[in-house]
Amino acid sequence: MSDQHSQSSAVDAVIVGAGFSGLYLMHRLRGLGFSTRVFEAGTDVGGTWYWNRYPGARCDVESMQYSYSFSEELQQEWDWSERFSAQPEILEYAQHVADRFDLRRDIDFETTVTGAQFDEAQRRWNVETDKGERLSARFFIMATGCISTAQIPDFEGLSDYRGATYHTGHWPHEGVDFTGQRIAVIGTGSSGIQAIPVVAEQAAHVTVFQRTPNYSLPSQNGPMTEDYARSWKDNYTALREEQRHTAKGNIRELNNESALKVTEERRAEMYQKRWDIGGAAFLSSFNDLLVDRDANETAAEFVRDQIRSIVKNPAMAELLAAKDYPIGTKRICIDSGYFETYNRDNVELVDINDTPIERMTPDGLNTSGRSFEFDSIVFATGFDAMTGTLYKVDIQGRDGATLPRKWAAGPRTYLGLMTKDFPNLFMITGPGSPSVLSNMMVSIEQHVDLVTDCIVHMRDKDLALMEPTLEAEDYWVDHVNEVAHTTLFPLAASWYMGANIPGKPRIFMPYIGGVGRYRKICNDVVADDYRGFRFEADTAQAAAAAE
Ligand code: N01
Repeated sequence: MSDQHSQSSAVDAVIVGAGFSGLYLMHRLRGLGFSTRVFEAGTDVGGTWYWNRYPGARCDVESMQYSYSFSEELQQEWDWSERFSAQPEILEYAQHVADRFDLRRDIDFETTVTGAQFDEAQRRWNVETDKGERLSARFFIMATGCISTAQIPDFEGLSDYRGATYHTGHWPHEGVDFTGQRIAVIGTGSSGIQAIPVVAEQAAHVTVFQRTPNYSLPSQNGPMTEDYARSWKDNYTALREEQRHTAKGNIRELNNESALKVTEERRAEMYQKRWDIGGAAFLSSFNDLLVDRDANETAAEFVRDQIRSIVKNPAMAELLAAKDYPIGTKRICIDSGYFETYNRDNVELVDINDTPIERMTPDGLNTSGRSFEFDSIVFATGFDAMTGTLYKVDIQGRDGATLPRKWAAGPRTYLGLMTKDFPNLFMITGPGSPSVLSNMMVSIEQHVDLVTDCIVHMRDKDLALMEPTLEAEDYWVDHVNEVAHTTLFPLAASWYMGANIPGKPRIFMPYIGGVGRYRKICNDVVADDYRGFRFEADTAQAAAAAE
């Protein structure tokens, strides 16, 4: 199957994106003798960690767990400096991986894939880039990440504003000096919550515009200790394997008790313990927090009380305390001094439910009843998650099928990996897979290995095309939906549900059944002769073999 030469216009696989998915995928495919071309819009590798350079950007998964497991040498030789790494260090890690495994030579940087059409006769994908290059690939693989299409709301008068504007997901590489400036931050999701404390230290004044308060837990971040790193490195083989079979791809101890079946003292003690440890372990304090509203409320109220004790202004504390949706059903935020920031004299909070933003003005913005002036506005307003980036490429499958048309009522995939009518198109951590509900590194490695297995299977069996059946796809869409509705997640207007994008269908997009369970399902599918997929033989190969 291999089209040998690199930099060729005919390759085995075109991979879009040189983030953690694209890098590992290229490494795997190249190691198996497949020719690949990777196209990356940025000037360097790193994906999400290349683009999201806003002040305070940091991973909310511990670095000993948020790192590749595929190379024992790599995981032994790399040293993290903090428990939760900051963006520059994670980017440096991605760059190190690219260099260490000699990946750069097959990556075209500053190149965007604009379109890909499936050619039925050739049984190949015709791929086009913004540099005018056209190439043909047997496999077309979107390794574009789930949260990569930045979203700036369509505020009236936006183009009138004369100051500087920034989106957290497209931060200038040279950094921004806010010293002495009056800053607006719009949005209080993970990005805003990380950026606000750092911006507030620098700027003269920060006004935060909040639509929905978010639950945020302290990271309790600190320097990596020799002992802690050793405890992982000495046991990496077993610990990585354990990660792969957990619910979220993270090893964190679930306390297997119901929050409603313990005493109030026990509950408070457990929440305090987890709060002090830091990070998302808090959500595993009890086994029913994400499935039972009353149990959830006990955790939510604990967090609200923490906010009330941190934030000195009681009215502000109440505004910051989320009350309208269960804790954990929007992506939990992990912060470093977020609520404490509201005790600063130079930070103001504006509730835009009470006084909505009416329009941008040349000098700032107007809410109902008040006019603000700013030197810069930071949009921490999120992303068109999970589907936005897939839709940006003009992908045409069989008979001109497109993803936006096919998915008009919500994403339709089998296993979050493939979608019918788009043969040999793979999505790494696509909608319908655990993806954003998990430690992405674990899910990326699993999907890359799965895609690689599929491609090797096809080479071994002289198969030209692979595609899910309609029945398999229907089954999976129903299953993803059904599992989501056994939890409290659909109760929140989250980006998981597409709720942050006007007009986007409200469907719970990721698979919430758990990383371990999902892996088992995928393994069973493969063991059962790729149940739910149909293949077409490579007739050219077969004819050549017969001659
Ligand atoms: O984006 P978000 P994010 N008017 O969508 C508000 C990952 N991540 O970039 O909640 C006014 O969460 C919006 O309000 P509302 C992580 O998975 C990880 O912060 O829709 N406000 C919300 O407050 C995360 O979940 C890390 O009512 C508007 C905010 O903007 C995901 O990326 C760090 C508005 C958007 O929050 C996205 O996080 C950063 C409007 N028209 C991100 N539209 C770590 O690993 C939106 N908002 C730590």
